Amino acid sequence: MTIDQKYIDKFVNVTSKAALASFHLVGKKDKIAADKAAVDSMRSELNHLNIKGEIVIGEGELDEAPMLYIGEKIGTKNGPDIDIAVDPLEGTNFAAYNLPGALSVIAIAEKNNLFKAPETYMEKISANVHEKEVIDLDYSIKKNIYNLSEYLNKKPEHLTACILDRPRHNSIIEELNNLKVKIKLITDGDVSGALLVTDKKYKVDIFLGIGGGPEGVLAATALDTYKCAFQGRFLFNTEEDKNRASKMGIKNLKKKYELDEIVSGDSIFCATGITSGELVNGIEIRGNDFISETLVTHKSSGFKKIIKKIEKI
Ligand code: VTB
Repeated sequence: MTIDQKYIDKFVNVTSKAALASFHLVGKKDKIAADKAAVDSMRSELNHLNIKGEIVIGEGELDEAPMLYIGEKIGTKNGPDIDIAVDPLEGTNFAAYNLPGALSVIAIAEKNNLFKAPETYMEKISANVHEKEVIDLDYSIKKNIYNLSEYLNKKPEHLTACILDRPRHNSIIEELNNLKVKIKLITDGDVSGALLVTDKKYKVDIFLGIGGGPEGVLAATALDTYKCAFQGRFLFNTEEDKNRASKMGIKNLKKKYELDEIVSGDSIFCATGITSGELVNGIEIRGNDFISETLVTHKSSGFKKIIKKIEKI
């Protein structure tokens, strides 16, 4: 089974409308309002679609998120059964402070093919390699870098690693410095961080470190179509995290997930720019029109492109 190409446009419409809604609140130092605008718009657009959708990654669980909560059924129910992962506003700080890189993101797959992930941290690794055992979460940083260096035929000092700038990454950063690897530190937005390995033009060879689990699943969906390597391991630090994970059916809390265990079968991924960033430009208003750019991937057709749209506001 595949997801019909006609859905590409429909989901581009969902993220571009959410991006526009959030764009109106860019630079207002109000993360919550910018997020809410994107969530409300995304939910209302999804509910117009002829799909039998279920949110598998959303704004949280029912008790904490009234909208787009994990398990929420969405769409008109006349249409295919699909799993939906959303991050209506990825990079809330970017939007609140009008900084580059705020995105509105969605990923869809056929029912039971997208990981139902709780809101916890995830240890991640990705690179543009098409063989197994080049990079692995269980290898040391040194082994990953040496393997990648051999695979890409580039000296470690000519490799660039992208990682979130967080104190929890101090030892990885120190190790990368010892290996003379160039580092690209990002302040937020690790969906786009992980996707920087997909094309040489971004000059990132490996993405690693701990970020949001939901963001990991979203990035994995696009990386799948780009045929890049990705692994993720959820981190359940508190008892509450562990209980939530068990309730969601996760048995082995220390499991390392391969990409095909996170997303399988056909998928569509859409990320529309709210503010301009490395992947896509942000929303631009021209008279009564708005221009949006969306990075789209569709697994079964191998489609991976930036779609630019001009629409009436
Ligand atoms: C990342 C990043 C997000 O959270 O997942 C990060 O992609 C991880 O959490 O944009 P901490 O900020 O707690 O390190 C965000 O920065 C915000 O959701």
